[in-house]
Amino acid sequence: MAARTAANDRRDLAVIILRPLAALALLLSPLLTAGPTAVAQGSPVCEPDRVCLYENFGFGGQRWPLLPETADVGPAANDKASSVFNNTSGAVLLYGDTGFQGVVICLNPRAEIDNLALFGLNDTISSISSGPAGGCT
Ligand SMILES: [Ca+2]
Repeated sequence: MAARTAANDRRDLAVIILRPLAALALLLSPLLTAGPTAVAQGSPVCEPDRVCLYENFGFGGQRWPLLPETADVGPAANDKASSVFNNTSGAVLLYGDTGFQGVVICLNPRAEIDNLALFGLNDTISSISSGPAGGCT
């Protein structure tokens, strides 16, 4: 496995930056390595069929469980999320701006990102939509 980076070490995750910064495509090996944070085995706490945004890295702090179609995450959660868990059966797109605008990342079903700063998206997420039916590519 060549040229590993800290981002590549994230587990159970397949994410691609769709636009505009491009060139940051990450495919991660499921469960090959534990993350650097002390995340317990299993999934973060999140209601069924919701996309949960978390105030802190590692799924801590305030939790915001949201539907996978949310044009505006609301004033409490806007630009606050530092980690995210997609606890739905479909891929979702996370946007930097409200109304499904701005920087986008794709998150596969049941995938998580425990540090959005690795993707340049700390304290940025503002809206969420359903992703590709076939999952993130
Ligand atoms: Ca934003």
